[in-house]
Amino acid sequence: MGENILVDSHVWVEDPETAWTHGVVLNIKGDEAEVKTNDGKEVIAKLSKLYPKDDEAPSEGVEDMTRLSYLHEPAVLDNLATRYGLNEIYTYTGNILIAVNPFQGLPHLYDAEVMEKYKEASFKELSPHVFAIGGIAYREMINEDRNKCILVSGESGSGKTETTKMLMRYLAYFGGHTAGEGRTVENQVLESNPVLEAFGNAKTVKNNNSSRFGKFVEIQFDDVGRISGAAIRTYLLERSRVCQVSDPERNYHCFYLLCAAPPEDVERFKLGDPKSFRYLNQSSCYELDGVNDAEEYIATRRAMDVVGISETEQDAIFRVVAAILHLGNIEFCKGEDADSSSLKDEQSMFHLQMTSELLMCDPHSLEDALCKRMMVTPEEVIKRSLDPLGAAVSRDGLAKTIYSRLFDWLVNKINISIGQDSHSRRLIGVLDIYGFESFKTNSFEQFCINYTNEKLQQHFNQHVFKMEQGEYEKEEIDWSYVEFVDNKDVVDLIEKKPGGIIALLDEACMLPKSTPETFSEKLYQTFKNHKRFIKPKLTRSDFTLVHYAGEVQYQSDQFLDKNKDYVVAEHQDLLNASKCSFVSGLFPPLPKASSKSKFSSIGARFKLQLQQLMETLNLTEPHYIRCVKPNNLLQPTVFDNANVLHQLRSGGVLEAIRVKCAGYPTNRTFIEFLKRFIILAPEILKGEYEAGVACKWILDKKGLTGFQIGKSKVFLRAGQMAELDAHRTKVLGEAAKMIQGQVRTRL
Ligand code: AOV
Ligand code: MG
Repeated sequence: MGENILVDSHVWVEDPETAWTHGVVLNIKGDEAEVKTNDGKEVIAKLSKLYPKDDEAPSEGVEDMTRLSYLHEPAVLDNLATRYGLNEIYTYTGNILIAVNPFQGLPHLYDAEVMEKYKEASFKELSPHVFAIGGIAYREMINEDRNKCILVSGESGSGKTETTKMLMRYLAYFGGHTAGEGRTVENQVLESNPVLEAFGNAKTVKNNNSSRFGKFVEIQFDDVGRISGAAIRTYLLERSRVCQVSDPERNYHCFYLLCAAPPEDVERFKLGDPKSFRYLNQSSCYELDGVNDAEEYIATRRAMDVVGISETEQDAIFRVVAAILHLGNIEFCKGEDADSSSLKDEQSMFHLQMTSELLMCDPHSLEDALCKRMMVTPEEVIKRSLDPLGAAVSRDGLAKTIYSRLFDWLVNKINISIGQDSHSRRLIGVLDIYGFESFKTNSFEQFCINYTNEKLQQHFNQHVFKMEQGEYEKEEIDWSYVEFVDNKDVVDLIEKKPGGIIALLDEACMLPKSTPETFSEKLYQTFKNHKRFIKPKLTRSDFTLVHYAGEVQYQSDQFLDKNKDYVVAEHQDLLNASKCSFVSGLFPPLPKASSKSKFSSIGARFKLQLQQLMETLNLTEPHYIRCVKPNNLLQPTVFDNANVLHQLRSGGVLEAIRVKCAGYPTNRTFIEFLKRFIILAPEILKGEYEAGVACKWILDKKGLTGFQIGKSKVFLRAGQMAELDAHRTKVLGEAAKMIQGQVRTRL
């Protein structure tokens, strides 16, 4: 940069507060320029740090960033900010849709009229929109018989879940059955969202409705393009939240909904003020702005009706939810024998009684399951008592296990009830995961969440960059490689087998003497020289990973426990014996052989799940939506430049633009190209030309330069397709007029 900058040039200059500001060059001395900024300041800046500003840029911004005349960071940022100010939250970057979270309802953007308009229109004919992405995925699936996936990414609170819901609503509208009332497949698919959100979403400091699980919804279509089935796959629900909530976050929504249920339900489940439950009162936040939990309870029940969860099942579900709250209030004190424990007081006895009633299990067995452990030795079975601390850990473990089984039950039930179309050959997958997270303290959950985001980022990189470059190589055309940030090294650091973090964690879990310190020590030694791994100062068990989206410091003290994937046998036996068939169904008897099966870990299972997801994605053609969070205040109209810039940089959006524009954003096979544009040079038909030569002929004739002719495809520079299309429209228009004229003279 800098070489074309003169006195009076309009330029962008770095600004400590707003990242970039613009101004006019007053003076140039050597390699420095004096710039008068638009807010009246005069600053000195290195010429090489200045970027030209397009004076003629449309004041309302451009809909596709690849059309910007100057393609650099400040221009991209300014374009998004300008559009955001006009409530234009969607912008294309080639085929990638960027969605900036409006943090306010914009109902006019999504009403039936808009849906209809987008249904009729071809891609890019109308303003950028999430519906346009849904539309092109659907149409290409039908017309080209290709499976599709739509990948929605972005950091926590950027709008992935909302975007995914819009997409699903639009696909249901496209592929719905016209008699679409009640329990149609598409309604079931849509109503699965509020049900899963009630049980799998919670308020975090990043997002009031943060998804604490990942979700891949595969929507299946029949031969005439109507939705015929769906499969929902979910990924690793955050379990620790059930018993551990940090201020000012909340536990899962369902707990608060149930406490706000109509009086007869609250009475039945012996609930009441959420402040009276330990699993909720660790945080001072109980209510969400703009959300009425009582109404949400009713809405969730109604959604459960639609997805096929019976009244009886619903009662059982909420009974289990209530039981978990009561379970959390059972406290322990020292028992009569050394190192044993018993119920602390009357209150604890009451809650034990309530828990066992709700779960329909024997109260004494419940107490035993919480306070005692069976030790199997070759000679005998010994019952060992747990100390109060051990009993509390046992209680929390039980709560987490019940809750995650409940969640899995819901997902499974919804899948059965919607039904799979096993004959379907066409599908669109929609991915909505938990976004990148970095909190004050980050544990195993954040590690898994950020690992997921790395995998998705890698897929994005591969798709956008490697595919593009591969294409050019295949066609043997000139291509100066654009550097991009590859995150393969982080992904390997985490998942490589042997030697990656997950593998080392599993090893540590299998060694009886491991502690968080020995595990971390092993990491420090193994990754001493890894540039994505840092050992933070002043700690003996933390480690920092340099993720694509920034550094995150993890506290490893609970990694070992959280990675172990087992259910305490006493808990299993207790609930398997429940008189409630729903509860016992959550804990089916274990197959005999597996009781001594080899170690299973959450991390390794999660890795496998992600691998399978990637394999599925690789069989489909992806469309990308990148969600951007404009500020950390979760407020409308605030566009925090520095914040957005960080997301664009780390998310690879800027590189994607650079690659697109440095290269050839549009390509067509010779045949496709000729079909479309031969009309511009009909004389070709008279001669015998090779297809590539014929294409070149047309482009030369229209005075275009800079394009490339590959072995089977024409590669066009940004804007050239539009130019050719304009010529074509003109020729077609003239032809139509001529024909009309002839018809008229004949009549
Ligand atoms: P996320 O899915 O990306 O975060 P959400 O989709 O839950 O983020 O969005 C967060 C909040 O932003 C929503 O609850 C809405 O209030 C608002 N919002 C997002 N998109 C829109 C939109 N298009 N129109 C209006 N409001 C919107 V996380 O699940 O935390 O990673 O794990
Ligand atoms: Mg979400």
